[in-house]
Amino acid sequence: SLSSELTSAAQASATACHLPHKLLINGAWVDASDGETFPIIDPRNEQTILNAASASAVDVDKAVNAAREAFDEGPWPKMSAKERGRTLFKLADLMESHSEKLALLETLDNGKPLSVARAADVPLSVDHLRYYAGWADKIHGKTISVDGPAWAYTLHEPVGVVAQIIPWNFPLLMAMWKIAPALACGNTVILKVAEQTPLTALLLGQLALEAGIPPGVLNILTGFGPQAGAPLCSHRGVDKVAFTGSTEVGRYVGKMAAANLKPCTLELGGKSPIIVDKDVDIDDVVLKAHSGLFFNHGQCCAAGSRTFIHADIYDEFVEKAVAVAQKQKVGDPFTDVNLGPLIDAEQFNKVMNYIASGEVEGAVLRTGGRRLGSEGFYVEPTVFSDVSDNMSIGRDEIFGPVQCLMKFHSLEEVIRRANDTHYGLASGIFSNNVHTINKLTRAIRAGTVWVNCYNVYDAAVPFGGWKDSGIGVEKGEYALQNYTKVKAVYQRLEDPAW
Ligand code: TXE
Repeated sequence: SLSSELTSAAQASATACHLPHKLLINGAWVDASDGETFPIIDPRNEQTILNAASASAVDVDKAVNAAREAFDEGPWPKMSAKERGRTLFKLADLMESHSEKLALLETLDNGKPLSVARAADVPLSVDHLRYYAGWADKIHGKTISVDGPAWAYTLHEPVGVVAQIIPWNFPLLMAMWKIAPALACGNTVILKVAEQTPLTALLLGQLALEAGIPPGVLNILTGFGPQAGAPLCSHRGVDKVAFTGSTEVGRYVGKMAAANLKPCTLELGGKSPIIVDKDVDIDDVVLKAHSGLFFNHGQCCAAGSRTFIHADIYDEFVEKAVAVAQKQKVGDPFTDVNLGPLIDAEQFNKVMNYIASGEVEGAVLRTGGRRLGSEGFYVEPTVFSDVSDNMSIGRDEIFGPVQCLMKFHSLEEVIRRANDTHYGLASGIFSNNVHTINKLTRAIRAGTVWVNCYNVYDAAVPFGGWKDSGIGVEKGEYALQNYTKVKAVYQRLEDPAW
């Protein structure tokens, strides 16, 4: 009912007001050293929710020093792995008991439907943390037999002080993708959250203190990229950099890390293909391709933003895709809707410009394309057909609710076209022919292939971009390598016979 929806929005605002609007450094909430703050904007109405602390290089320096001391002096990297795991499980339990608050904050801050924050963002974040808490006491090296009176073994030790920068599209989940493996391996962290969406991270910081994560182990900075993110990436005291965001900024982050010879993982943009064979259940695949693009309003790095449809079913698919898009409810994310507002004015303008360019470049606008309402960043679900590979909407990452439908005739053709992109993040294949599936699965140059499904994420499965979509993988057992260093130990044996 409307009154319960209004209550949710009011509860979200009240919860936000009670958060510390500060930086978490060395276990304490502190103002920015120069006292600077910046407004956090509600994407529903462009009003200020609150003012957050704006970290600068001085604060970055304090946070790195705190993380350094926490790493060098312990106890975090030195405590028993089981105890570290238990602390992280405790944090997961606390997050779970604060699920509703976390969901309300995420919706207020990001504009995603409350139903989605409740069903996806929060439980996936808790699950992710539990997955890595379980790894804490299962990280071990090898024993190696060697020539001579010696034996050798490897130690998998934490890397040290880790700088992590995240975007605004899944604020809590991206925080967890970053901090969970880093902390489980015994590192200390400085997390710089996106300037648009700091709220859930502030609650997370409170819960981390309550869970008993020692001072300096998890430091959280709110603030902007150039003022806070750049000094963090280029700080000499940082041992490893991890970034999720745009390819443009990723290049720059990679250079800063390289200048200090520090390892760096980058999870960047995409223009992921969804390939629809002629033998599929069209109604079912139309729905899956729809959510593959429109989930989170298209603001997903893995959004299926190029839908290639076999010519035999193209017309029917287009008609049905349009009908599905037209059925979606767009509105206040605290109400019963499928889509809320986009994140901010910049993203809104970017998306509207792409829609205009699609029309100018000759794609057919089948539905949507307009702003909804006069305040907030609401955009109608938009579907273009007849999109060709060289149009801007067919090449660039739009990061918005704009579906691009394209026609193909043969497998060889669609393989070439699907791979004709600088990106290589994800892909989807819909087919009932096992040979087609096997061929496409191997031919597509991307870090993830979803077969007859899309946007499935499990903490145990690696995720990473090929080509300009990034370097390295996150999630699963693979991510442990990002946060551990291998130390080789040779040890002399007194009795050569043994
Ligand atoms: O990303 P930025 P923006 C893509 C998407 C979107 C576009 C722009 O296409 O439209 O990027 O979004 C921090 N040094 N993706 O501008 O700027 C910044 O503060 C260090 C894809 O929001 O890359 C934030 O914390 N850090 C993507 C983070 O980088 C810097 C998710 C991401 O911001 C910095 C988001 C600097 N110089 C956007 N400048 C995905 N892969 O999921 C900014 N930052």
